Amino acid sequence: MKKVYTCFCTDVIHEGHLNIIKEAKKLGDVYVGVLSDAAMIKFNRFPTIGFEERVALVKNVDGVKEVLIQDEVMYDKIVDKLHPDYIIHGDNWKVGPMKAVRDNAERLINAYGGKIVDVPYTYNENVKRVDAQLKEKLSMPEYRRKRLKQLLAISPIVKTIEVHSGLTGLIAEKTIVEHNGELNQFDAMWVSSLCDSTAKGKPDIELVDMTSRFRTIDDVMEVTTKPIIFDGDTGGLTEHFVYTVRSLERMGVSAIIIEDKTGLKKNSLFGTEVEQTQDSIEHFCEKISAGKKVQLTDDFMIIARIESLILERGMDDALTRAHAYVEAGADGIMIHSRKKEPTEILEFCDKFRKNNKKTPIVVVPSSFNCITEAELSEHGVNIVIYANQLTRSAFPAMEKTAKDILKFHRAKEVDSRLMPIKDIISLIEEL
Ligand code: SPV
Ligand code: MG
Repeated sequence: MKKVYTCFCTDVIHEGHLNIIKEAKKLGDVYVGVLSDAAMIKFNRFPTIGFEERVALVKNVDGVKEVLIQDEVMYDKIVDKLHPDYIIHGDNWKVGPMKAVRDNAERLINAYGGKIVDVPYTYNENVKRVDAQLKEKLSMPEYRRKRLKQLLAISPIVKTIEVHSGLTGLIAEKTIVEHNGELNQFDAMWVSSLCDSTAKGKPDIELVDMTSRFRTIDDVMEVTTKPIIFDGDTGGLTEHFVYTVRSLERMGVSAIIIEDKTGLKKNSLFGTEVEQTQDSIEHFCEKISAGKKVQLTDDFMIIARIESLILERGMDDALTRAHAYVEAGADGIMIHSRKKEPTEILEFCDKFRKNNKKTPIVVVPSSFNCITEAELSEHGVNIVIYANQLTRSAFPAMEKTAKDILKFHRAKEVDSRLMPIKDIISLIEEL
């Protein structure tokens, strides 16, 4: 019998999958690969059921001879192992980022005379409904909230991008690229105080109040499913912070990061150019503990941000604080720097990891932007936040458009740089 291979990346078997199995059976014995969690999040969406459940689901489908684990998006390992005569897939992989996967499979199977079979993709009302239900399930607070911890368990580094509106949320949610034979997308979203304030034309000094910040979260949540890390600035008064924790947790936010500053907070990237006061270790620890005490689930994370390097208080101070904050209950440590080179950040990570192997480390490489995710991960970093790049790319583009319209007294000259209206409309889903 010929071997026919297909890979499923789904939590629900619907008629589209059954049709592929039916077509595959006409060609030979059917082998189905189940994509691992780590591969699935690069390529598709976060799974709503566990890996074992997904395997059981496929095993139960009539006509499946064997279920295999595919732990990479690309087919190299699986083709090497199984040597299928056919690889069969819905023809939706002929376009978009998935085309890279098809090209990879085709190259591998053609090398020994095997064949790719594209089955017309089933996209009817039923399939559409299943798809929408899965998406909705992912966006519900109880699913979304725990996702950051789940990601930390399966992903070497959680890639997080700043969002401050529904539109930027859509970019974080939907952007997926193929590069050098790999697919990638962001894992999580950062509701930055800097960008949330900037979008409102306000300074980043805790002036935009919590009610307004929550409105931003709400706008983002309406159109996305990915987990949210909230920039909580200093956390405010401990007596207020506990309420913030409760509200964020209820909304389905995964984590808050609070920084160990007190009084009038200014943006860290000003460093020592402006007056900024660091909180005492004791007081900040009390704030962390108070927050941990009021949260109701195990899902929510309180991450302590250390400003010692920003305020030039030295590495020892940063490390002492990190260990004290973990002792007080912090679920993670964010270490910040505004140096061009990542040296002090990496030194901190290496030294912190000597005594603490597990507590997640978060970094924001805005200034030290030459370092790659892989290098950060090698030094024990678990979450990387691209904290302001969307805002900084949008602003100059908008300003140039405004200037050119003023210059030419019409919009023709700017049009070739603009996204077609049709494309911008198609970003937004209609229910
Ligand atoms: C933010 O994005 O608001 C941050 C990160 O707090 S930074 O601007 O680098 O301080
Ligand atoms: Mg901030």
